[in-house]
Amino acid sequence: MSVSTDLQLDPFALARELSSKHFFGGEFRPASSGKGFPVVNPATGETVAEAAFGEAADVDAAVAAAVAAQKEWAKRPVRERGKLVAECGRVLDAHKEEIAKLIALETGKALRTESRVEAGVLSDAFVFFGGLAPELKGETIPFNPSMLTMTVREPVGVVGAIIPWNVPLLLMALKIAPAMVAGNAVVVKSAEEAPLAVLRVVQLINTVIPAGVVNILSGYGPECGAPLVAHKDVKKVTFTGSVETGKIVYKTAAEKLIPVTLELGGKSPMIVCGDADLDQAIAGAIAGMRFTRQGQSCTASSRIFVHDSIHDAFVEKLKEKVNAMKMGDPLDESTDIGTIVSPQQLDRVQSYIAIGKEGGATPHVCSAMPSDPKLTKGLYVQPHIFTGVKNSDRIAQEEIFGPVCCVIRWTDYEEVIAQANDTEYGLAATIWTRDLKVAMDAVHRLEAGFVQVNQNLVVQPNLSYGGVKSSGLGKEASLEAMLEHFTHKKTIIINMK
Ligand code: TXE
Repeated sequence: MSVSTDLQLDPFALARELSSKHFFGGEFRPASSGKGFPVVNPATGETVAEAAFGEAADVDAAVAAAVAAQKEWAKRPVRERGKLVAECGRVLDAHKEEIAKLIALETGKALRTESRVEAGVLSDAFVFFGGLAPELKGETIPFNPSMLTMTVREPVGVVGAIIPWNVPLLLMALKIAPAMVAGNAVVVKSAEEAPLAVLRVVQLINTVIPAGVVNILSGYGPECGAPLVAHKDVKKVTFTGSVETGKIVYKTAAEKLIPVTLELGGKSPMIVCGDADLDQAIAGAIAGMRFTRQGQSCTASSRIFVHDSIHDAFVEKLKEKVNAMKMGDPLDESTDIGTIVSPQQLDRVQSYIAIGKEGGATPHVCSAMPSDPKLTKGLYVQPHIFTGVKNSDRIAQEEIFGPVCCVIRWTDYEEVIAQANDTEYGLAATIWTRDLKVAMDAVHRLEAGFVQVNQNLVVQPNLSYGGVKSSGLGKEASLEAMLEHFTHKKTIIINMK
């Protein structure tokens, strides 16, 4: 079942080669049942590969491989583990163009604006966490002169990582890199919509690390994700996905009393004040809404509160800029916006567009559908900017995960802060103003795990990232994630008498 690790720049050929395979114990393996499911190019509707259909038997075999590898891996000097993890980053960097094309093919994310960016930052997570290896240190605690009291950080064991399809490479890296450095082994369950690029990444990093330390299965949630979470030898679960599934994962983990990190959805507010730099705020809205990713982002600034004094100018300019973005074939260098990932997501987005219209909001439909006949079956949705929206409307309260944003007019500062917080979510928030006092006030009062002023940066490996309220539990990225989520602290007391 081998696949060459040479650079392979034809994504169609590579997709075929990666067909029908899990990767665990250092090797590609077929599905135990022999079953598979199609991987579809969302731009054309064509099946480009078949993914292995993972079930409980595959989970058992992959977890056994991880258990077998973990003890030896944890015995390696921590600096050596760090060095190997950083080396994974260098291997991935050499393959970033190949990985970018593959992710564009299976998810429909445009190569130039999205897929290449994600593949380009993938290595950062490995290099960053590899460099943090010396930080896995404990402390000595003054207690009693005749006793030496200290703490050490120990790995949790085998980690189960469940990832989504929207930014699978980066989200997988932020889970596996710190887990590996901390001395754990990992079994990843990829998202059914995007099993190929992450499989290739796991193959490539296995050219550097020992067999069994990082393993990956493809499959559906109930058949493959659920048995992974429930497996007796999985001692920690890290999950990114919907609130609904996050709750199921949390309940199963609670039965086993194991720790869980959950990164869930969002309905992030962007507050634009009357004194904001309009051009900067427009650019921030486009970046924040992730129009280039069809809005399929948990941090999408999907509720844009604009001060009455600049509301109309803001909407006009925003429309103008989004209109200039080109929808097209994700693999075409001139494309800004690709496709929605799957027919299910397409239905969801279209149903919310209908809900917005029925609720009386005004849709401003931007950009133009691709004219290329080979894309007629593609899962395209034009960006929709809704005005005349109330914060209580369903399109302003529920996560759409599509290119649909709500612009809400405001006049009173206290009211806009209250409305921004009036949501079940609390992932990200931004405020756009030239007034430092207003900015600092908002920063403290916005209920979100990630707040930014006059900018809309994406996740960085060295910045703690995660939500409050229904947006999740625990933080990803940063030293804190490695220490808090992938180790446990052991206290040791030595009687010196
Ligand atoms: O999510 P799911 P879906 C949100 C977004 C989107 C909605 C549905 O609003 O429209 O969720 O997307 C695995 N046990 N986000 O259906 O089901 C599943 O196979 C264990 C936000 O893709 O949560 C996949 O690998 N695992 C989000 C992963 O969970 C299970 C990113 C996510 O799938 C499982 C994605 C089970 N019982 C969607 N059921 C974000 N926070 O960025 C499913 N899975």
